[in-house]
Amino acid sequence: MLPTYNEAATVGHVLRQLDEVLSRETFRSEILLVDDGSEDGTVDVAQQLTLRTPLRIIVREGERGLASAILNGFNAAEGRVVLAMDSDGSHPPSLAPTLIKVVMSGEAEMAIASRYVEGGYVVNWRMERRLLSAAATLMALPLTNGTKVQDPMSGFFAVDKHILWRSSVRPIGFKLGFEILVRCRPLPVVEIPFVFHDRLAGSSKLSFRQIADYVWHVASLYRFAYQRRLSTG
Ligand SMILES: Nc1nc2c(ncn2[C@@H]2O[C@H](COP(=O)(O)OP(=O)(O)OP(=O)(O)O)[C@@H](O)[C@H]2O)c(=O)[nH]1
Ligand SMILES: [Mg+2]
Repeated sequence: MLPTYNEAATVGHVLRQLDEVLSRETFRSEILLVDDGSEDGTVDVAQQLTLRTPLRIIVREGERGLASAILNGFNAAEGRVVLAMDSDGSHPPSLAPTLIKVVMSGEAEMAIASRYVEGGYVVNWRMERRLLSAAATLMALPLTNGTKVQDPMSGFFAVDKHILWRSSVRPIGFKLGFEILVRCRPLPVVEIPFVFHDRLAGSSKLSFRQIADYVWHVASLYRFAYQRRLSTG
């Protein structure tokens, strides 16, 4: 599934590439786009494409938020294995089938495209963006220690939908993958390195509001982990 908010400049390119790689695979797939009322024609761009993979577009009215949009897409998906990736060109569609197949085969309950395992890295990010990502990851790592994941902030991941029923997933802000790691404790988790490029075009939706939401999200997950530890002794 692809979350979109004002990504008319990139969504066509990303959808065409994703369609191309998915249509070469033998597993059945569909692409779900969850849009939160984009005003720049994102949905029109998507609707005008002719793709081989079935495309479903969900337009949410009166609701916004990246994590909740992804969860919405996951819940609407028909398949057992679901994948999230950004629609701004930062996540290479060519890696999507690999992530899906790792989960489909049962090798892992969650597969994460990682910038921070050997072979993965980020190109063309400004220094502030790198520092922000490093700080967010450091805050998260104690909570995801059990899984040994190096990039819990990644927005490019596949999961087996069954694991979402292990705990109530409460989407706050941007980071649904992190929420799933802490609350649902997928095991094992496989990380696959990839090269993250800054968005191809358009503007970032990461704002001060998202940073504040993230701090709130981390705090609520620390509280959750603490209570879980108390209740399991
Ligand atoms: N449906 C939906 N999608 C969103 C929302 N906010 C962001 N997105 C999408 O989520 C993806 C990630 O958002 P970005 O703005 O690229 O965030 P980022 O990658 O942390 O920031 P950049 O590095 O600046 O690109 C993009 O595909 C956005 O269009 C939202 O509120 N609703
Ligand atoms: Mg982005």
